[in-house]
Formats: sequence, C-alpha cells, structure tokens
Amino acid sequence: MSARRPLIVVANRLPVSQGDDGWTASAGGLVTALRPVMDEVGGAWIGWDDNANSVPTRVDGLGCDLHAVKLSRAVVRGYYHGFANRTLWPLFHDLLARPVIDRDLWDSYLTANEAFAEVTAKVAADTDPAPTIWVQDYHLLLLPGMLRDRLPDARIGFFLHIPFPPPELIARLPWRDQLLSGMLAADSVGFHTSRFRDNFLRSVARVKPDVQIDGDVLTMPDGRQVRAVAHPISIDAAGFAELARSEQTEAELADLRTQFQGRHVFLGVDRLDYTKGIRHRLDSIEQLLDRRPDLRGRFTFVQIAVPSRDDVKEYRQLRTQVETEVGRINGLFTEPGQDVPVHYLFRAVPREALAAYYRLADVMCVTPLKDGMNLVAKEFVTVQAATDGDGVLLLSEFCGAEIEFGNDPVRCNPFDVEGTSLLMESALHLDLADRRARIQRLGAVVREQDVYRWVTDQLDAAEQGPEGS
Ligand code: ADQ
Repeated sequence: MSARRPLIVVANRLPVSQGDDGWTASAGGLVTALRPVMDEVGGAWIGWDDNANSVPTRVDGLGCDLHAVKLSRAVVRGYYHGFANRTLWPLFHDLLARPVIDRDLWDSYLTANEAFAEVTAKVAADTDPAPTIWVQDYHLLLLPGMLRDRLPDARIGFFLHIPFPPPELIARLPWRDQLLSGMLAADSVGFHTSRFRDNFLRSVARVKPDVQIDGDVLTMPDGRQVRAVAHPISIDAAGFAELARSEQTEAELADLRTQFQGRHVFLGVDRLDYTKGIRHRLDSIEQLLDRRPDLRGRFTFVQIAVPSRDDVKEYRQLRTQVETEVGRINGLFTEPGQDVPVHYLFRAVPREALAAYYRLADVMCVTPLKDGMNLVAKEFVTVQAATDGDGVLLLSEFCGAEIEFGNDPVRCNPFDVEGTSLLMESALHLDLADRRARIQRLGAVVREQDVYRWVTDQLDAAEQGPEGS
C-alpha cells in the first residue's frame, strides 16, 4: 500500500455499538478492512450517533477517533426513515416499492447532510496532513458537494453500496440535478459494478449536459475532473475461512447436523427487506414441495431474517406477509409428528452460528430481486471452500455478485417463481465432484478480490482522482 494521507470515513452510522460491557467496535467487513489502514495513517470516523448520549471518542480495537453527528428525531424521521429509505432505496432498487416524493423529506435530507458537512469540515480542517475524506452510501449523496463548497481543495472519495439505477428512474426525482451534483463534487465516485457505473454516466449525460464525459472521466464546466470507478466490495475472506474452521463453529455444526439429520437443507440469510426476494423464494419452495411430495419430511428450508427498518411501513408489512406465508407453507406440508419444512428465525445470529449454517446448507438461496452486491453469497462460498464443502449456491441474476461469479453458481431469475423452483430441484442432483470444484473456484474469486483489496482500490482512486485513470 502506498503512503497514505490520514483518512476520514463518513457514514450514516458510527462503527460501534453499546452492549452490557459498554461500547465495542462493530464486527462488519468495512471496519475490519479499515483497521490496518487506520492503524497506519490514523484518522476519524464520522456518523450519526443514533440518539445515544455518550458515544466515546475512542474504542478499543479501532484506530480512529469517533465524531458523532447529532440529529433531531424529526430530522432522522425525514432523512433516514423517509428520504433515504422510502425515496432513494426503492427508486435505486428498480421501484420494487413505490418511492415517496415529498418535499418535507427532502428538506430533512438537506438538513442532515448539512449537519454531516459541518462536523466533517471541522474535523478535516483540524487534521494534519490534509486527509482523504471517504463518504459512504445513499444517505449522503449531497455531502461531497457540501464539503467541496467548504473545502475546495479537499480529496474526496464517494462509494455507493446500492445499485445505481438507469437514467429513466433517476429522472423521476425532482432533485436529480442536486443529487448528481452532490456526487460529482467528489474526486472519485465508486460503484460495485460497471453496470451501475454506466447507469451513473448515462444519468449524468441526460441530466447535466454541460458535463463532458470521456470514458470514465467526467469534466465539469469549471474544468475539475471526476473519475467514476467500479470496485466490487467483498469480505474478509481469510477471517471467514478461519471462522469456518473454528472450534465453536464445529460445535454449532454438530448440533445442527443432529437436528437436521436426514434432510436436504436449503438456507436463506438476509436482512428482512423486500429487495431480497424472500417472498418469491418462499413461493418457489412451496411449488417444490407441492411438485415433489416425496421430499416432504426430507427437506428443510431455514430462513434467517435479521430485523430491519421496522420504523418504515413497507418493512412492517413485509414481516407480516413473510410470517403469513411461512405459516401457510408449514400448514400445507407438515406431516403429523414430524418437523416443519420451513424454519424461520427472525433475529440476527452470532457469527459462529452463521458460519455453521453456511457449512450445513446443501443449497444456499441468494435470490434478491435487486442487490448492489450481496455479501451473504461471498460468505457462503468462502466458508464452504475453506471446509472442502459441496454446497450449491443458487444465485440471482440481479445482484452485483453474479458478475464476478460467472457460471459457477446455479443462476436464477427469482421473478420466475416456477423456473427457480425447478432450479432448486435440479440443484439437488448436481454431481458431487462438480459441486466441490465449483465451490473451490468461487472461494478463489473471493480470496483474490477481498475487502482489503476493495479498500485499497477505493482509497487509491480517491487519492489519485482522475489522474489515476
Ligand atoms: P445489505 O443489504 O445489508 O448491504 P448484504 O451485502 O447481504 O446486504 O450484507 C448483509 C450482512 O448482514 C452480511 O454480512 C450477513 O452476514 C449479515 N446478516 C444478514 N442476515 C443476518 C442474520 N440473520 N444474522 C446475522 N447476520 C446477518 C448493502 C447492500 C448490499 C451490499 C452491502 C455492502 O444492499 O448489496 O453488498 O451493502 O456494500
């Protein structure tokens, strides 16, 4: 890694949580990947404090200072639950829910981005030597622009963790011009895939004709240049491989194997979000059990759904719909005296348990209707490859991960419920040696392009700007 400037990460949330033992660093991939960088160059993380009173400025194991952004409850409602999650999220995920267009929500989004800009500009001005500021995700699309106004010479990188939609969809937003201007104030704008990057370039061409586009370099009317890059996010592959083989994972797996003995185990692991295709997946499972009565009693589908965004109406409705559907399928296909076919866990599970489920699964169902990347797919193949597994990855064509993974997963169109159900059935009959070989190749893809590589690519792009092209 080249010598770096200090790093300021700006994200909606701080990478810490408060538990019984006080504040601890979160275990997410981004935090893990940034640790070595932060230890080397120092820096800060700026995020909303989630209305906690006393976020510490340092936490053990995180080599950066924490700076909390304070937002009133009303602004959080409008900015986070509202504009970010009810306007941008559905619009950027191909209108899987109807985006709310509401000027009050937009005003809150402006206010929140301003609050982030105030704190970030102050921390950046106090950082010597001059830092790289790395802004994360759709909550903060305006922030690069607000920072550029305050700090014209700042080095700013931006990364979008969700898809970037085609121009026809961006055009529906009354604030499309301001949002694109906000992003274009960064030196580099990053996406998971070249498809999302190309959607961005085409959107700029449509909405901002005075911006010149040459390949992946955009030149603003004042001559400033921006580079649009595609860098797929990933996981800490070595860390997951170690977790897969840990004693605790082995112990969890032994319990699960006893419990699910004699059954084909299909698995789903998702935040409970309508983009993840859980309802379509359940419909495919229902068709499979309907078509193949011989599988009843020899088949289990485990859906682990982590609660998400329950302040938003669409998410509360989804929970009810999923729970109704699980109940209906179990009502239809449970044999008296036997276990139910669908096990539904509405909770986050600890890492070791998650790894044990990944090892247990015969077929991992990653079938989002739209997803920026999907890290669950990468976690599954890494755990399986590290333990010489023969599990099958059933992967949607509509997530970023499918581009890197090529034809080694069983690829599905989750909107085609019957087709997906038939693919589920065929996954049970794939040749064992073929399954092993596929998992090994998929594991190698993730090892090669892990989250450390993603961080390096992103920071290089932010530091070099358009000169790096
Ligand atoms: P998410 O939509 O949250 O992320 P994803 O990439 O799948 O989706 O990451 C989910 C993470 O949560 C995984 O690390 C997974 O292990 C964990 N998780 C999910 N369910 C869990 C459960 N029940 N218990 C414990 N852990 C659970 C957004 C975008 C994605 C993009 C990421 C990163 O929507 O497309 O891949 O950001 O950029």
